[in-house]
Amino acid sequence: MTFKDNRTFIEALKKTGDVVCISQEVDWDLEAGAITRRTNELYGPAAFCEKIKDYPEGRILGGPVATYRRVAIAMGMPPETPIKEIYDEYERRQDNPVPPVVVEDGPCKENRMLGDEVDLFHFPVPMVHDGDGGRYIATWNFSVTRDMDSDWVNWGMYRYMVIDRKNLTGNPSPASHLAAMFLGKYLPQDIPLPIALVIGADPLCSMVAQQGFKIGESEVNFAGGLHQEPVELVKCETNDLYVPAHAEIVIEGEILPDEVAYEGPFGEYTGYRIAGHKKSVVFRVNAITYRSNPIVTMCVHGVPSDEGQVTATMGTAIALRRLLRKRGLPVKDVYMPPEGAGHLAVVSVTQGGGEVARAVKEAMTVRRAWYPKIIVVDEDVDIYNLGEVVHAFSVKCHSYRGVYTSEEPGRGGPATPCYSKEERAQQYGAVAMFDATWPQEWPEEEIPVKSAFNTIYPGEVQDKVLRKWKEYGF
Ligand SMILES: Cc1cc2nc3c(=O)[nH]c(=O)nc-3n(C[C@H](O)[C@H](O)[C@H](O)COP(=O)(O)O)c2cc1C
Ligand SMILES: [Mn+2]
Repeated sequence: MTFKDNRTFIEALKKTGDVVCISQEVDWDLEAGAITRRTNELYGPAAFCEKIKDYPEGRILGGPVATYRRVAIAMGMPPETPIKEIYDEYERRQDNPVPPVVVEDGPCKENRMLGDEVDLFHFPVPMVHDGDGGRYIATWNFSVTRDMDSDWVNWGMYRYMVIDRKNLTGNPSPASHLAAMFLGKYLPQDIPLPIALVIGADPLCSMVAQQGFKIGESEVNFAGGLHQEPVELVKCETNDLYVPAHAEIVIEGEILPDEVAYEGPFGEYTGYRIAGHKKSVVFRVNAITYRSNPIVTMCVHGVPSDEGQVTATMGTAIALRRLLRKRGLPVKDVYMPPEGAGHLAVVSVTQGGGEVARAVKEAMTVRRAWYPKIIVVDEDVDIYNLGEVVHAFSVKCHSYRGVYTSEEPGRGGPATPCYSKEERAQQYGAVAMFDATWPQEWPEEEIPVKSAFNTIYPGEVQDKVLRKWKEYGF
């Protein structure tokens, strides 16, 4: 069973100890962010702040899916499900998208603010990190926009900061689908882009909104696939967009073609804040609808973990696995550990050697290189076990012959901390591949023998030890 909203999701998290409900007053100014940051770093439960300073109404849910346990629960799976099984199930469901249904009414319409009544400060907007450019109402959120010339509707997760009661500014990257719609079509024609910003939709809807699909593909169908039933959508008050009926807050407005604002800085998904704010878009708010005592969902990006690192790496790794297999490469599996903050991919192959490892690197650099570090390992390594990956990397990757690097102009991440300011501005990119597989040309008898329980003991000894394990006293 999956969840239509965050309220039922929180109830499920309570049952397994995956949320802490904080009844003491918490300050929207840094305290809620700091609590969430700390529990994220401890891989601890979500932080549900039920009473916010200065706000008789409104709550904050910090870190809704910042652990794989909570991703599993959101998917309707047991919390201890191994990551590989979550990946596989996620992929299976995405292969079976389900279109949404339109409903007449929904909880997100319980309260309305129109025109002059609009006040973004009515909600407990958190100051997420010290040093951020302002208060961010939208972190774990998504916006709904429609292409000017087609039926394509895009859901995308882009952060938004409050400028004043009626205006927001955000940070859709030039490569985002929102930018494709706005910069590509609305701006050149000087037409405002209608937009609905959804805060506190159910966890699976939010997860698909931060995953990279192709232009023209609608995230809502993939969300239906993850739910294995249609997402219920309801029409906005002031435009023709449709939003999840069970969302907590829906902010309707327009991205203006003739105004700019300064956005950021913000503590980024890489675990670092990059200095300075930059010119960005203005989102003028025309209406807000919301549930009574609404819950603002908050992602506190930073040093792993956060929900972006957990769920974005999952979507990307699944897509990569598919791409590599399609190329006919002997790829067993791909894992992107959240600890790599999207910059590290681990690939296991059924047949190693420099040639295969280089072909893997090649195939992974044809698209935008969001995985500047690649470790290729033999299939005996459990890639979901970071200890095993570090071991193979450390002892099997030749520090000179096993390292392949290349510069990849135009493919870099604008927030990658190791790039200089100039390199980030130019989207400079570089890739390093670490081949931790045995060279193909080594004769079998020269390959070092792995000293592990399941490789060096005869089967009958292993069986005996496993059988008597508890008896021994372990
Ligand atoms: C919490 C969070 C905040 C994000 N903020 C931004 C952002 O401000 N700008 C951006 O371009 N991408 C941001 N992303 C990444 C996008 O959600 C991701 O690239 C997604 O694919 C965008 O949707 P699109 O492919 O439809 O453009 C964020 C991701 C997360 C998890
Ligand atoms: Mn998209």
